[in-house]
Order: sequence, then C-alpha cells, then structure tokens
Amino acid sequence: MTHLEQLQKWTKDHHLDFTYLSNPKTIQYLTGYYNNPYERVMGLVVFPDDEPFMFAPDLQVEEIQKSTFNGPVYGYADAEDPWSKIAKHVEKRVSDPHHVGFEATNLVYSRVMALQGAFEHASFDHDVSELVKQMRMVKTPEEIKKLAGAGREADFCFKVGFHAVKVGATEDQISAEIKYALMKRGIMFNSFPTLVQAGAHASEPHNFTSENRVKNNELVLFDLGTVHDGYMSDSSRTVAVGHPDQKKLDIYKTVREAQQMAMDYAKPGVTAESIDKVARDHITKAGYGKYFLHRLGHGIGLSTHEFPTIRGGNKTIIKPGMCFSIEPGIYVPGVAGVRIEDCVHVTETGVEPFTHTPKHLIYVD
Ligand SMILES: [Mn+2]
Repeated sequence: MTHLEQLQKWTKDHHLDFTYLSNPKTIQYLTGYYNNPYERVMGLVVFPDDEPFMFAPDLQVEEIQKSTFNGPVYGYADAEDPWSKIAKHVEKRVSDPHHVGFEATNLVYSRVMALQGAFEHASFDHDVSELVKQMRMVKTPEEIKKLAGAGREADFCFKVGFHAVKVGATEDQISAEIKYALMKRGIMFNSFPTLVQAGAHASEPHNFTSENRVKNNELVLFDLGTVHDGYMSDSSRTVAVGHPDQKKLDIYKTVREAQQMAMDYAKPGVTAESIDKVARDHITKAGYGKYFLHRLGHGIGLSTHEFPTIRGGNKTIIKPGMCFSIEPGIYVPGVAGVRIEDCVHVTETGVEPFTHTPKHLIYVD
C-alpha cells in the first residue's frame, strides 16, 4: 500500500467524508510533490472511495500536473476566495460533508474557521497528525538512500569549511565558502542556515553565525546540512585552531566519548529516553551535566526536526528504519561550545551514520 493509500484507508476506516491535508511536508510525503505556498492555500483532499485531488494557487498548477501526483489539480486566482472554491470541488464528490479529517498540528485556527464556514455541517474532529507521524517515523529503503545522499553532501561541507578556517576569518566568511562550494555543485538548498561559531560564541547553541573572528587556540563549531531530493542532512563537528588549553580538550573528549557511547548503545528495542541517558550520564559524571543544554537528538527525514525525539521521558521503542540525530554537546559560557552530531538510521542490530567526517579532534590552520 502506498502512503497515500494508507491515508485513504484511514479516512475510510474512520467513516470520514474526506481528509484535508495542509502541511506541505505531509503533501510531499504522500504525493512526492513539494512547494511552500507561504500565505496562500494549498491542500490535498483525500476521499474514502474516490481519487484524491490537489488544490493550489494558479501559479503552482502546472508544476503539480508535471509532478509525481497523478490526480486532478484545481487552482484558484489570488482574487478568488479559496475556501468556497475548495468546497465547490469537494461537493462534486460528496454533498454536505459531516465528518472531516484534518492536521491539528498544522492547520491554524483562522483556517479551521474558514473551512468551517465553507462546510457548514462538518465537524473537524479527526486529527490525522498521529497517523502521519507514525508513518513518517519509519523510513523506507528509498528514503534512507536519499538521507545518505544528504549525508555525503554534509561531509563535503565539512571538508570545505575546515579548509576555510583561518585565524582572523569571520564565521560569516567561512559559512559563505561552504554555500558557494555547494551552489557550484548544484546543491542549492541547505536544510537550515549553516552555523559556524568560533571560541566562546559556540556556548550559545541556538545563536547564529556572525562577524565574530576566529582566534588562535580556540575551538570552532560547525552545524550544517543540505537537502537532497527532499531529504535533509544535519551534522555537527568541532575543530581546533592552534593549541586549545586542557580545559577545552577535556570538554571535547567528554562529548566525543558520550557521542560514541550513544552510537554504540542505540539499537532496535531500546527506548528513545535510554539513548539520551547513556550520553547524559557520561557527561554528568565528567562534571558537565548542567552544560548539556538540550535533548540528545531528533528524528530526520523530509524535515530537519521530526520524530522520534531522543530525550528524557520519551518511551518510544526504537525500530529498524527510524532515523535520528545523536548530538551531545557541552556549552561552557566564556570558554567553548562543543557538539558532535551524526544522523543515523537504525538497522536490525544497531545504527549506521549518514555522515563519515572523522570525529577525533581535527587541528586546522
Ligand atoms: Mn540536529
């Protein structure tokens, strides 16, 4: 059964008149077609016993028709009301719908109200989000192949980025070298803006690449990824410039060990929270527990952050085909930030990383 057929079956099993999918990533997962309509309206409408249709702004209709989505595509002009137009197309298949499935984790309140206005007697009481989450959580071999392609591109980014690290270079300049090298290879999209952080700046893990300059005897942190055939990579490495002091080397060693321990431990049958615990316990024992500011990892696929989430309290059982990051970090204000991250896929016996850039401390410049 294709992903779209599974969605259709869910719609039928729940006795719904139709299901309205609105998350562009869900639509991509189900149809292979992706675009972000931003504030315009794009939806995939799935019926229990009839072929699904796509509804989109006029300016996307041709590209959808040429895409892997085979059903009818209906457009709307910017001057038209999309909701009454969707209703018109739906009512050709089912008159006066009463039960509708929708994505509660995506559809904003104003759009729920607009849909309610267009379908007067319908109740939007069946959230399809959990089904989509469960489907997306376990990857097919084709999806894993694409994630591996994205991983290879991330490894290329590190090669270029490490080469660009020089005392006096700004983080922005290093990031720009990576972007330019990717674009020359026809890789136009990053999965998120490349993060380069030198020295103490790296102790703020959610800050941005800046005009901050690389100084001697510091660590430089990279966190980056690309989009390969719709699938994301996300990987971090931390490298050394000159001769960082013992404190910095100790932080690096602790993160490196924690990451390896979690990689060795992760396998089918263990819980998500127990993988987090393996890395966290090691960091805590080394005295850095309060400087590990985030969960160990997150799922990866069509989105950079998806399920399963690798954190304390998540009892999800790990299964073959799941893909997620393993990314412990230690962030000591005024000193350094270190993170080492690989995204992996779960095999029958353990995990395999998508990125292969070495993890011993690399000295650049
Ligand atoms: Mn990550």
